[in-house]
Amino acid sequence: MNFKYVSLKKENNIGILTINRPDALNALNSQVLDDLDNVIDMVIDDDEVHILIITGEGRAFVAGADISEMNDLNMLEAREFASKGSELFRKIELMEKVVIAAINGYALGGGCELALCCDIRISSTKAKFGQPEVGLGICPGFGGTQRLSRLVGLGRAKELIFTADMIDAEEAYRIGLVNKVVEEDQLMNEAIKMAEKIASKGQIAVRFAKSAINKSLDTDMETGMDIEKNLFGLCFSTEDQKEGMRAFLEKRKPNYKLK
Ligand code: CO8
Repeated sequence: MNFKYVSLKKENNIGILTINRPDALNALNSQVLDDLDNVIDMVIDDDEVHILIITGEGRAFVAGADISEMNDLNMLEAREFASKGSELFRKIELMEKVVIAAINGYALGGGCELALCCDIRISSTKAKFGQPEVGLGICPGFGGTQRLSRLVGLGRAKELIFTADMIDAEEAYRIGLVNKVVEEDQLMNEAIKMAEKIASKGQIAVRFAKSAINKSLDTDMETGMDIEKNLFGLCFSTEDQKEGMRAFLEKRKPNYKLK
């Protein structure tokens, strides 16, 4: 299937989704959000894709929601636009498969929020991060007020959001906004290397772990520990658990089947 602003490449159980609207620095208009939503649904249903990498074409990851589209929105339309992006980003955050953001350039506003809903962020030295919304007279609307503070702490999130400052990749790494910073020409290699490493593990176990970690933010400790215990138990009903442990004992590499 062809989409105007998003492409998907698949190799060795890894999907590479590229946002492709470079003339507007990959700004998220309704069409980009719809294309992204459709491709994410395809990835969710595609048994061949175990890990997804999201990146941007050109010199931006995503430079935010499309300001020219938002310019004339009324209150209700703005809320609807915020819901559209928020629901999509929540879908990405909660999908079973691990999602890695390979941040090639500007990740601003909705672009930073897209990176935040991914599980892991790898950044090029060229990337720049920020939540510039208050400079436009709006507050973040695609989850930035919720996810940024969970990732980097309340104080740093408030500073970034209230000042609308743009920070470079080194600073983003220092405050824990990204997991890793690599040279521009190494970005996709590094993202693929990490995706391959994760893809080589038992995917049911990885997915259970993702689900348990995500739930830890929404529950108290006791409930979270119960969720973990239940998922841990459930692992022992899978062939992958038997294969993983048998392979260790037989001193060979496991051959996981996602069963
Ligand atoms: N929306 C629309 N077009 C954009 C955007 C954007 N967010 N960012 C860049 N573009 C366009 C420019 O208008 C320009 O188009 P054209 O060539 O037709 O004039 C093209 O991309 C290239 O941009 P620049 O010429 O500005 O490139 P520079 O290298 O000079 O600057 C910057 C790069 C610093 C990234 C600059 O483009 C910029 O500041 N962009 C806007 C960044 C921004 O403020 N993003 C936040 C937007 S708000 C948001 O994301 C809220 C999310 C929640 C929404 C909730 C719904 C209501």
